[in-house]
Amino acid sequence: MIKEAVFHQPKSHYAYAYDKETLHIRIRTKRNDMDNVYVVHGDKYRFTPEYIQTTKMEKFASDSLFDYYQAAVKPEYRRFAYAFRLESGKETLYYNEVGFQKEGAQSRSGIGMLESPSGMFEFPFLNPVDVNNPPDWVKNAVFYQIFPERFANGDPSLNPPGTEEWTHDAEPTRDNFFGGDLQGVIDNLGYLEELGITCIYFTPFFEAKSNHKYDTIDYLKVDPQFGDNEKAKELVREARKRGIKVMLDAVFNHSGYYFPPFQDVLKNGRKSRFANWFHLREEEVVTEPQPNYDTFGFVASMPKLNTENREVKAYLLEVARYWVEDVGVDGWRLDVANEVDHQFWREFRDVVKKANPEAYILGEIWHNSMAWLGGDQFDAVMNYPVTNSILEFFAMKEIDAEAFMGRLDAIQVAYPKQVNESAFNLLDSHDTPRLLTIAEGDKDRMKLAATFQLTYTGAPCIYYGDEIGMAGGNDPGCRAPMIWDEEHQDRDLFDFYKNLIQLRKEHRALRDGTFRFLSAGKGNHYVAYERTDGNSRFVFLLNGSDEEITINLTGLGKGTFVNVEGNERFQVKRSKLKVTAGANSALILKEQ
Ligand code: ARE
Repeated sequence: MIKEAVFHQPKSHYAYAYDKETLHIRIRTKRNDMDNVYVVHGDKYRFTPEYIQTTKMEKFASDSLFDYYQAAVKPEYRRFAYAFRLESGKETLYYNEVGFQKEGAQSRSGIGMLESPSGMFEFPFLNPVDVNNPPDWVKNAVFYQIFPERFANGDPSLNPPGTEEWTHDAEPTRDNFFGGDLQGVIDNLGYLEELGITCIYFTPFFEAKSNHKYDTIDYLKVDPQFGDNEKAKELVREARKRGIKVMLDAVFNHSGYYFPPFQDVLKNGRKSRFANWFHLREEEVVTEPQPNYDTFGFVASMPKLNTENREVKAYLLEVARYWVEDVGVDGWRLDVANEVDHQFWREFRDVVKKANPEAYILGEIWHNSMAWLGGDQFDAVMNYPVTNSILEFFAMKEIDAEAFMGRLDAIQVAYPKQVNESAFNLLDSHDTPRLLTIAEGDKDRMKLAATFQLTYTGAPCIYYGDEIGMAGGNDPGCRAPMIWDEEHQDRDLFDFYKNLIQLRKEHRALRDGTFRFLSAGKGNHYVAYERTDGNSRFVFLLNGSDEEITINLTGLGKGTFVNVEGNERFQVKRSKLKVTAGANSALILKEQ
């Protein structure tokens, strides 16, 4: 047994409450080292041998170095004292807070390890209020991201001066305008409904100067180029009629240059009554050659807000409440979430969940985000580590199947299960090149990436226009006006997205069923995986290589499967399921 590889951390993503009565306990071991792993547990106030239980742990994730085991337990009195029993070859060891112990080992006072709670790991009490409990609708949702200036122009009377013509080959630049607005979104809700979308994520639509609106002037007002607050209410109402929710972008890390308090600070420096709304460094405030106040990045027109200031906090929390309670939006995506203080987000959560306990709080963080996901701040985060893994495997072909599995499994381990189930899985956005462009224009690769995204754990998000084949490089290239001219749309791609979304919506197994890799070999450019929820079971073979492949899958028990795109039958014979997928294509099987 390789003891050095064994790792566990109490009260973390290795030991957390999944719901009001269930704890998930995890442990890491060296890959392929253990024959059996158990968690041995009892109540610390009744820790006597007759009450001690042993629960077998399942291997639920692996990367190139480690295996990860997990068990779900429901402690009767919500208290939990535990150790692990590790079996490797002839060796059996217990592992608790003190370290490794042999079976039957006794302390100097003659007390056996499993006769006293002392030295055990502990989950002291499962208090429901502490459980991270993301809204249930999220794992059933299919998101669609809209950049409001570029989706559709429904009311030309609102066009800003210099609005350019909306053509299929229009060039987005850093500062041009095309006249997209909220009416345009309302007019096209039928399109989104047909595609199967259930929640729109809007990048900001509050009053601001730029075309992207991340430089807010008034957080309580729809930008006049997009409409007004009544139009936003109408949009929320109309969307709801079609079963579509709405999530907005909360840009609370910084304001815009023309935000009135910042204008006052520019004029009056430290003497301004708003001086403490920002992070000023000198008496006078200058924007050039370098801003002498904190900013987003080094962008002078985005002064960082002092979210510790009581007035700032009160203002932003009212903004958070207003849009959820008075306008009826269903969630907030938090811009630059990791640069705002944790205390602010805790209060933000209280306000938002009070306004609507079902509201989704989604942090924009590109890295490991466990520090925000303990239940007191965000429900989930934009899942860029998953994004990058899918892109590197399917779209860019830079990593092999083993590395792909390792990276995805590492994310499953990095967060509590409910966070992964509610994660926001995007493949591109207004901040990245478009999926088709990342796939070098290869629609087969794009489809494999999207197939994986739409059949993986977590809520998928489609960036507007991807579904009809729009391409585009980094910001601003990825922000072209939506192509509405059907002649320039790829309608086959639209149908492909529509069918996959429908499949996901029809089968719970594809939303919150278990996920398991069946094949992810070193050097391979194909993967196979299973999703099941007890009612239905699917097997996927996604082949990103340039040759047809045939493999025998094992570990599926018994069963007969049918190709979802045809009637071909596949049967498990002598514990093997023989499957074939053409070059750069997918085989999707459903159990009969
Ligand atoms: C504009 C130009 C850019 C130019 C930039 C700097 O368009 O071409 O490079 O100015 O002068 C918004 C607009 C952008 C605009 C920007 C500044 O949408 O068009 O850029 O404001 O005016 C990090 C942050 C993350 C952030 C990304 C962009 O952590 O929060 O950078 N994303 C949000 C929004 C953006 C928005 C802002 C923040 C600002 O989604 O759209 O930009 O409100 C690594 C790092 C990440 C990093 C990521 C991307 O993985 O680890 O931390 O994210 O790369 O750079």
